[in-house]
Amino acid sequence: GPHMTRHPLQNRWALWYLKADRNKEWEDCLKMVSLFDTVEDFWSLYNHIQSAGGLNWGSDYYLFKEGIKPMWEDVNNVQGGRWLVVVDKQKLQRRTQLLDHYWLELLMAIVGEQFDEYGDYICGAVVNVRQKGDKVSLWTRDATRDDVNLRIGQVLKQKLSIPDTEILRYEVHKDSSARTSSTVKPRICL
Ligand code: MGP
Repeated sequence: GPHMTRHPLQNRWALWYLKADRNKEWEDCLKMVSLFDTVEDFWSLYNHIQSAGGLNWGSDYYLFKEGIKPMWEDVNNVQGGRWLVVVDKQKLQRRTQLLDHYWLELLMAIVGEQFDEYGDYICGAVVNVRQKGDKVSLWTRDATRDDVNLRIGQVLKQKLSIPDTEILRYEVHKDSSARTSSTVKPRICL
């Protein structure tokens, strides 16, 4: 019957979880949790797992298209970069609520293909749960396409309801992986 209809997504997505462990290499802390390609399976996964705001410090979630490993070295990411949303805990006490809001809105935007004709440039989304300030980011494939990344950043800002007064940075993965200081000079800002 109609209650059994499943609504296909345009892409199949993999959810990954990183559990911090100082005794292991970074990559060995990363585990794939689940793959899905329907709206219904997205929601059953989302409702079943720990919310981002409830994760332990040092944990990450990654939602990436099937076949793209959520790391700089993957061929799909090696020329790419990320839009970075820093959740400033000094400004907002209700950290978990805001983090969960950003993460869910970002998940819905990517699986729902909300980035107009630029969906193919999207690789995936990341949430880093950190005591020093949580981070949500959107990874794109080609860090040289400022036009594409600016449009993607505009949609991101709108979907997450980030005010224009808050400036987002686009960082090139090659700069992040090669960096020696704690901050990366952004390629573009929005
Ligand atoms: P992080 O988890 O992205 O940010 O990177 P965090 O913990 O807030 O730290 P900060 O340095 O950005 O302030 C932490 C560390 O994890 C990096 O310095 C790398 O050692 C490792 N790491 C993170 N990523 C995304 C990658 C990756 O894609 N590839 C590899 N090889 N290591 C990574």
